[in-house]
Amino acid sequence: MPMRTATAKTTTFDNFIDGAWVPSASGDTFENRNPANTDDLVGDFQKSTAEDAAQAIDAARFAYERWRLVPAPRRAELLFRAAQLIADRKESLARDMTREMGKVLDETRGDVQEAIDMTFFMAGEGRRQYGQTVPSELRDKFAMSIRQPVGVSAIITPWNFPMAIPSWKIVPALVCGNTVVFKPATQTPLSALNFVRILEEAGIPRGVVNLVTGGGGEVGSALLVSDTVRVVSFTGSTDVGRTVAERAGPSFKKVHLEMGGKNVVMIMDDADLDLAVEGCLWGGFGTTGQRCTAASRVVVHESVYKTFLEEFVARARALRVGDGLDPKTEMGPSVSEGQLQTVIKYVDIGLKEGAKLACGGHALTTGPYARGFFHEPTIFADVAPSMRIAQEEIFGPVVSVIPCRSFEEAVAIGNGVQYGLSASIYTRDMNRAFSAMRDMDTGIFYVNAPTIGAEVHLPFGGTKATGNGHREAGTAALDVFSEWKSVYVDFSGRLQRAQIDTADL
Ligand code: UN1
Repeated sequence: MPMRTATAKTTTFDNFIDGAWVPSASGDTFENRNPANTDDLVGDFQKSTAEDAAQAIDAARFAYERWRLVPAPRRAELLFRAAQLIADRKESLARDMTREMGKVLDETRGDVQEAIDMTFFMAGEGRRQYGQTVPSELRDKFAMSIRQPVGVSAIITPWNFPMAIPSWKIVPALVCGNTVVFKPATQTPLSALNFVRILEEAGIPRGVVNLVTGGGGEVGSALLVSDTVRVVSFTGSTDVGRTVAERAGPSFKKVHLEMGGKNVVMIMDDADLDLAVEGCLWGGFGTTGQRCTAASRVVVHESVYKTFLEEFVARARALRVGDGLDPKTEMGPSVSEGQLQTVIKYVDIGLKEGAKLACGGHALTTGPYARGFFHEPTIFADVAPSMRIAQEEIFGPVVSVIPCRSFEEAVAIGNGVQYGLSASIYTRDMNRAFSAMRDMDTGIFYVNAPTIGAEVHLPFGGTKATGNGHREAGTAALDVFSEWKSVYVDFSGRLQRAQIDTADL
């Protein structure tokens, strides 16, 4: 059992190592509180140490020797079962998630659905994982490439998609035959634990998936420097991602990084403005702006700028902010005090930079908001592309609206940031849509839709400071969690020298 009742009021949750639910060697725990109401203690979780991480790595190393030899379609059967269990429990998983990280129920249901989709999709890869067979240049010789698992995989995940993102990493790792040590964000350990509990119930053998909760400094570092860990898949900020790459580099791990974004919606003079407003509300304030894919910049053609801004501001003002568990709520709290302080800091920066505060701009601290980390939906208008609020990832409900004079200028502004995750254009002109599709330096692009809404069966990731050349989701995820092996079988019975001998005609 993953939980123990410590007192009448609190529940303590354990790590999962080598098939057993165990406390940390530290004897310490940390609290997980509801960001909409900090009086609500979700539970106490293990504040793990490098020693706990080492035990989990050992368990994963041992389990790998068996798991890698289980035929992939058999591995996949367990994953299909897990997908169905997640689907059966969707509602309670979503409620746990809203309670621990704040986003509204509709969105946590979507998060769980994304985990269901990914798990079904990747389980299907158990019967594919296609390689290549190609003709050899020599007679009586067979040539092919096959995927091989890599080994122990460290999975380090953020709090904004507490079940979807772990599934994007853990399920492809497993279907390829790797074993896993999973360190979730400290803000969302319950959703991580719920996911692992389902994998356990689905029959994943002992040691194949291990969960170690705790901080990046202790647990994360131990995973990064271990020689046994062969893959690291990390989603989080660009700053932390850089540290991950540096620390994992000396042991030549495969490192997959999914980092920051400063995504842009470009609204042209021929756009359907009502549609664009809907898209910007959803893209900018969905998940309280706490998505890597959030539409935090909106570049608008000057001829429709005023009309768009008025409508966008009116609709943002009307958004109902509150507890995500209340079905009437449209935007929940920030995940933590620290995140709320970041939002407040950036509002101040925007004001000092001379951007025009069009709505919002304040933390909500009274009445129903008194015990949570709430902030008004905030729009800055007349923002210059070079301002910090238009350059830096805020990860909160703050959108910068930037005027432009032409399509070309919109593309230049859109590309003028260090990140390259997602971009979108609203236009009825097919030529512009295709030009932007080609010219935006991002990993994801949308036409007449906001910057959020990726589906699991296409690659997810970005260019420049967003990523390091890998992708998750889609079959691209298999490339992170497998190594190619090229295999040559010579059945000629004699030495044949490639590049030197020539096959007779
Ligand atoms: C993230 O923001 O980290 O496209 C992931 C989307 C979601 C996934 C977002 N399907 O916004």
